Amino acid sequence: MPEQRFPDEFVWGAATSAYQIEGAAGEDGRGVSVWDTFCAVPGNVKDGDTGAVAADHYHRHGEDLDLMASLGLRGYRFSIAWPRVQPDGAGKPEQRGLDFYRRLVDGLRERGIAPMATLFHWDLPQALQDAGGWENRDTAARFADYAAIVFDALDIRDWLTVNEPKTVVECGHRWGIHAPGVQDDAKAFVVLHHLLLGHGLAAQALHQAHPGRRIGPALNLHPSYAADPSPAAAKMAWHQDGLENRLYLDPIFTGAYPEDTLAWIGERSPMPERVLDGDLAVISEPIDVLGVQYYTPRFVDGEGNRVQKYPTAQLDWLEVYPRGLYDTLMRLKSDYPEVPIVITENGVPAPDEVGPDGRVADPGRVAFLRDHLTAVRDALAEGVPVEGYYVWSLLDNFEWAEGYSARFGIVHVDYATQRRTPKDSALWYRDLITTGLLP
Ligand code: GBH
Repeated sequence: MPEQRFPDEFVWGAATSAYQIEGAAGEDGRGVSVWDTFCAVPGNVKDGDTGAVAADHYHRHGEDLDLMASLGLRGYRFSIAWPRVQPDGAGKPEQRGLDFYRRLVDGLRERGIAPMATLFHWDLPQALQDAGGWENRDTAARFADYAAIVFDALDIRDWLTVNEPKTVVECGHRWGIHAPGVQDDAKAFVVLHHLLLGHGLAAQALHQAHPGRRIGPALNLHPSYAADPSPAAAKMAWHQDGLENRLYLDPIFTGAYPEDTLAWIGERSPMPERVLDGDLAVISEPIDVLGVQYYTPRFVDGEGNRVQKYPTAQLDWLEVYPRGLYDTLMRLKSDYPEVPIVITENGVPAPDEVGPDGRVADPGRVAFLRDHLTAVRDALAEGVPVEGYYVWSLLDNFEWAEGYSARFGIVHVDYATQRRTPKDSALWYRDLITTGLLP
């Protein structure tokens, strides 16, 4: 592959989410979210960590904006905490919450950094959970109301609806390892349908009120491969592909759930009966951008078990396989209608610490980013319309059930002092942004 520059207009970004960085959990009228509740239960989160303070970004966003500018970022993806805007998930907006995001967006604009906002990165208002959460169809309607409030309040072109609906379904409702801690397949797939319905209703609301803006989902895709050449492994890899990828892509792009996956779901959940006439038309509201989040592949054997083929990073779910990102992008191009694609997350954790010389050496992350960006560049060369790349994450942050033990940032955060130190990967990324050339 000859050396090849990224396009001049390529959006080099970094991503975060509200609960993982903001802290200030009790301030300016913010309501309680399901993650506040989940973290309060001993055993749910490593070391009893919570997002109550996190990286204190709510108070330090001015400093963080300067940090973004110093790295030369062209884009910043953040999420809006629904409980800051509607503390109980419904009704009149809390102006102080909206004002925080207005200040953030103004600060980005002043620095020439394009904002991309996620409407829902898992921090559902607890009051809505008490009424059934995403299992309750009404939550999708509440979500569209909330979306309409922030669409009007914030001058942002690019929006993402739901971050990783699959993680909410699986970690939140099948395995119980994320909020709200439910372990029930019957409920989980009903939740899936309502998350997609909420996505579609929000997309419709944006298109009606603000033509010219763009919206789409942020899907975590896991390319699924047979771990061996047996027909049984090929069959299980296709089944896994249904659960990981087609279950989300097909309804959004084609207006139909994949039949094989829907049949499997129907054996464990009343979900198929909860799909009402007209729902799939809402869910397949045309999207303007597809957020793709890629971390790791799935290799499965003939029993459907996951097989690890490549070395893992600090967290053992993250098997490092850059080729999976290339395959994912090429698959989108061959199997689905063309829409602009943005890599809304990609990154890797390490137990980074500041060295005696004040540096944070994270060579593993530099290699990870280089190899995955090579995959992006190769897909671009094949004509996949990738507009930008947002590294996960700008800052070390609250890594959900792992608490603060896993650091995904390109900028180190010393939680005792809240001091920020750009890691070597951040300086590497800054240089890449300047040249557009992968070293
Ligand atoms: C994304 O989740 C999130 O959007 C982001 O908030 C998060 O910080 C980032 O990635 C890094 O994790 O898979 O059963 O072994 C990625 C989805 C869900 C993958 C939880 C790891 C761990 C449990 N993650 N999962 S399991």
